[in-house]
Amino acid sequence: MKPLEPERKVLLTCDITCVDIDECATNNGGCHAGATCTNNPGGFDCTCPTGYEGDGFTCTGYYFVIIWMLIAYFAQTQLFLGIT
Ligand SMILES: [Ca+2]
Repeated sequence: MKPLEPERKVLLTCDITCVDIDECATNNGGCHAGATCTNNPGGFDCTCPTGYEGDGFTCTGYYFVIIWMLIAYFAQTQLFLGIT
């Protein structure tokens, strides 16, 4: 049986009453800290917060990385030109 994927439609057939588990109720569903966990029937979704990218379980703040790359670049340029 394939694992459930976000946005994948599934048809559930049960011999007993099916009760959806709210995965988000425990440990934010295992999503990344700060990510939004959305419960849905048969699964759940993790969404990275604004300014971050990833699959929801791992989120990287690309704004943060870009800013530090720019700072490193200008710091290196100033050292190269002899500007302190
Ligand atoms: Ca669920």
